[in-house]
Amino acid sequence: MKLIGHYLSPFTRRVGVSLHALGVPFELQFTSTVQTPEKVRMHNPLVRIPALVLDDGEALVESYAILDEIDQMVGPDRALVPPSGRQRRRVMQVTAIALASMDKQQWAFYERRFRPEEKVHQPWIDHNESQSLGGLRRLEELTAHAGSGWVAGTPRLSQADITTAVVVSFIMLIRPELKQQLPHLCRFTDRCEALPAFKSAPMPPSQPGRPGYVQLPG
Ligand SMILES: N[C@@H](CCC(=O)N[C@@H](CS)C(=O)NCC(=O)O)C(=O)O
Repeated sequence: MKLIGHYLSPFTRRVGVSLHALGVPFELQFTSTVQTPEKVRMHNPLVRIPALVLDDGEALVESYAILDEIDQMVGPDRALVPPSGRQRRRVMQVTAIALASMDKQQWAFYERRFRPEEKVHQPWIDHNESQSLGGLRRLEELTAHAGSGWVAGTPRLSQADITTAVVVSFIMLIRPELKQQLPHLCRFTDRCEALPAFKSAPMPPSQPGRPGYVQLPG
């Protein structure tokens, strides 16, 4: 299998970490929507990363749908989202909050990244950032409550832990000033980042003196 994308993308990285956590073999094929859009389009008509190309050539898109298929591949006993009941609901909900926090941060980030300076609308950035912060504060409460356990209260690592930690690592790269407000969430993220599955799918380092600026290879 080939994972199309790169690990600065939290959506790609949560798939990479999940594959490593489950021991499913794959190859990361570095592809960027900005630098190599045609290579992305070959696998995803929306020209977004990630895509997962299966061994028979079929390409899957959208991280939630890719992760659902990976859970199907490994079966209900190993799946990162529990198959049913209260634990499934909690894992789905925590994952949804983490992912929505990322979506809103991305909307704010893209406003500055893709619009000419004179067309950037600061109130829209503020609106999205405050929605994202709402989600992050909820995750802060959940990780404070979880202590040394997992964020959704599961007995082992779940998709809620992977998505939360991957999202928080990315957000702290672009908004390091938030760290002070979210101490439990940052500690939880550090704990996850120390796990082999996270280390095997590392986020590219930020350039010194330019937080959030990462030179993509290729
Ligand atoms: N909902 C998508 C989001 C994917 C996404 O936004 N990926 C970003 C990179 S982090 C991307 O491809 N952006 C290019 C664009 O949307 O134009 C998923 O979960 O896979």
